[in-house]
Amino acid sequence: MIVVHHLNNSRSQRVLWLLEELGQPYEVRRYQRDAKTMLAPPALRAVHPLGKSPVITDGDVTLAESGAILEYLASRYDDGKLVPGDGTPERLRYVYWMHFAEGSAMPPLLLKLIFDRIESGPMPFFVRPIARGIARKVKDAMVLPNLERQLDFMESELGGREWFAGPAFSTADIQMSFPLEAAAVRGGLDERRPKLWDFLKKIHARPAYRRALEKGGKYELLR
Ligand SMILES: N[C@@H](CCC(=O)N[C@@H](CS)C(=O)NCC(=O)O)C(=O)O
Repeated sequence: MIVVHHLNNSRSQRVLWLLEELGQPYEVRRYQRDAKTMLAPPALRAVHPLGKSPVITDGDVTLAESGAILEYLASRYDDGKLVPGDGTPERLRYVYWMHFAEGSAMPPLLLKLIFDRIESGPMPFFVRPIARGIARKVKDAMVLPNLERQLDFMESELGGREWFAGPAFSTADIQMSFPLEAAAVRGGLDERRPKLWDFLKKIHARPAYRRALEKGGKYELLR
């Protein structure tokens, strides 16, 4: 039986969603973020040394890293529905977006989360202006321009096709959901980018997505 080690409000929601799309049975083992630090509890380190979510176990296999997990599950349990055929342009785009999600899209969103917290969080009054000034500078010079450029790029890519890899929904759309959902709560993604906004609406309407939400519990991304 596949076990998904699921941290609340996290990337492991994507794993539940893929398993629902595949109609594959699985068990959810829940972990709660620390209310103050938002970090995962130490219990997750007993499953995988990095103690991050998602992690799955499937028989002898223990696997972390959401992209690797989605690839593993799709290659083992998909009957060709959710991964484009080998050697096709769709497959190449699929590979690209599978990597883009964590390799390129998430870093500026994570940096924004961190620097926003530095800007607005409590700290001793004598360091506050300096820390806030640095946070503002990094965001303006690096984080926000990158985010904008990436959102424009993703918007234009969805201009010419229905899903990220091509005309058919694929596992790459599941992988891309997390950065786009994070961008919607913290990165300036709104209706001014109608293709990306439509993408979010379409995925949220999928029955498998909704079933995964019921299994995973409350899903509110950090802002
Ligand atoms: N690139 C990794 C990132 C894993 C990751 O950072 N997971 C977050 C949840 S979204 C986590 O476990 N955070 C809690 C912590 O760092 O303690 C993946 O895609 O699986």
